[in-house]
Amino acid sequence: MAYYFDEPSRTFNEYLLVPGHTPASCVPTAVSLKTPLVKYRKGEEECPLSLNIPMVSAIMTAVSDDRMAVALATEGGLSFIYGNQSIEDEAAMVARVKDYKAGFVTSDANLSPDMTLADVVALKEEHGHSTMPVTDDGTAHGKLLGIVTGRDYRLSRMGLDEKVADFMTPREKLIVAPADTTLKVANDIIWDNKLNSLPIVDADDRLVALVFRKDYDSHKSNPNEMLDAHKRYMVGAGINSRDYAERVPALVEAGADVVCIDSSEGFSDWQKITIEWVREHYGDTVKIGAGNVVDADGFRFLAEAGADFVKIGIGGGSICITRETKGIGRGQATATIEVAKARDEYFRETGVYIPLCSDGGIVYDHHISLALAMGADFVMLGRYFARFDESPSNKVMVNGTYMKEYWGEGSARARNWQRYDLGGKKKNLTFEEGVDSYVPYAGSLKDNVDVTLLKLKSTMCNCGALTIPEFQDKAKLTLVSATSIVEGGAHDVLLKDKTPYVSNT
Ligand code: RVP
Repeated sequence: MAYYFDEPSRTFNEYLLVPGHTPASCVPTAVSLKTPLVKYRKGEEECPLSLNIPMVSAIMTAVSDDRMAVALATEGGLSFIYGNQSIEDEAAMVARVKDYKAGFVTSDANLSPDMTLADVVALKEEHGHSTMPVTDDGTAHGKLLGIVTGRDYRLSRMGLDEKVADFMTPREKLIVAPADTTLKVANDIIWDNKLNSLPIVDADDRLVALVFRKDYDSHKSNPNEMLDAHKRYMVGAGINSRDYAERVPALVEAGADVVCIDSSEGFSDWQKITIEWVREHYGDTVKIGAGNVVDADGFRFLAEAGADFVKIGIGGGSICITRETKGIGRGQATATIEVAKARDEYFRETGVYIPLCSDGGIVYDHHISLALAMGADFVMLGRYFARFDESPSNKVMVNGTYMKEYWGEGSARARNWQRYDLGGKKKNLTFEEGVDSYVPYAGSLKDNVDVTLLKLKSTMCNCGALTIPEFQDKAKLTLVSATSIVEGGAHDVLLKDKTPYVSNT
């Protein structure tokens, strides 16, 4: 006979936190959001890899590329670069994050000398930058021949067919700096010479990067940055249970700090085999997350297989229709609570603490607080990050409002068959488990993450907690009735402004 769970499966929206005593010392500025990313012997050793904020970006084509990874690592979180691309392309993205020097920008709007003013105008419209290097082959790393800025042309006086070579500021008039220049020195050159940007070139006069005056200032104000031992940004990468024997070595070689098996359902021999392969070839030096699971049995299986962290969640993603198409899944709150209990039991038995990631279904900022209170150590977000400037998808105008495109890995658009793979010869997606959609454009990652974290810290203080482990220990949670959910919003008043003041919708 089938097994029946006693309780219905519930979502975050059905829970609230009940405040605890707040000591005078418990203020948001004193809260630490540091949280473990990989397993360790709690109480005996330090976690070898921690996040400075409990947020990671989803392993999705529409969310996590190298630009997102740099932006999120700057704030203290981590991106998992999407695996739904060739091994070479994914490794190249990882390498770009590791090579990224804050303030040293690889130019994405470049010209060749035979291009025209019309091309300059088009590029400016596409990228929004007014500084465009001119290189012999029109690429970001070609031989530097000059630069075009807004000061080099006047649209009212010049023909659109004028050649770039005829109006650019030529190389001999440019001040440049060599590749080993530090950001501090680059910034001094910029200020001493009243420049807006400084091209960095290698020994063959090939363009390496541009340094802009404004970036140096912003770099100084990121105390949470996720940096490795060599002061490079940290980055994760998605893998699958098919081509891991080729993909993992390429990602490790490129510098990935952690990998994660990306699968809609992780309670399978395929994940065990993948983890075993990594252990056999790399021991404990390569950290590997696994999932997704939604109950104690699934957790135990992956824990015993050797996962460094376990991801929770099936069917709760905003773009996910797995529950509709296959009838499998579980409410994200119930899944998190049960898996956290199983993790704590495993810890009591073995002394090994396996961090949990609640993945999908975070709609409001307070859902992050709930997930952590329920025992997750960090959360994975797709929709949340897809809304920002830094996500790889297009920003489009829909009915007078700016939107960003956001699509599921199981949608016809992504066709990420490995994520839904159940073995066998077939290598395609037979039916969809995700949709293609728009999400409201929300500006820069930093501005939004700042507000989200402020809300989280404030909630933690309401519960008398200065750290995430303390929060998990002290949190008191209550289920809410349907009627009290109505009470939770503004009610029985006539709103003057109908725009909701929640930032995260
Ligand atoms: P959300 O943050 O609610 O947008 O959910 C993101 C999560 O949804 C991902 O991390 C992944 O686990 C899941 N996902 C991604 N694609 C699909 C799909 O097409 N069904 N689901």
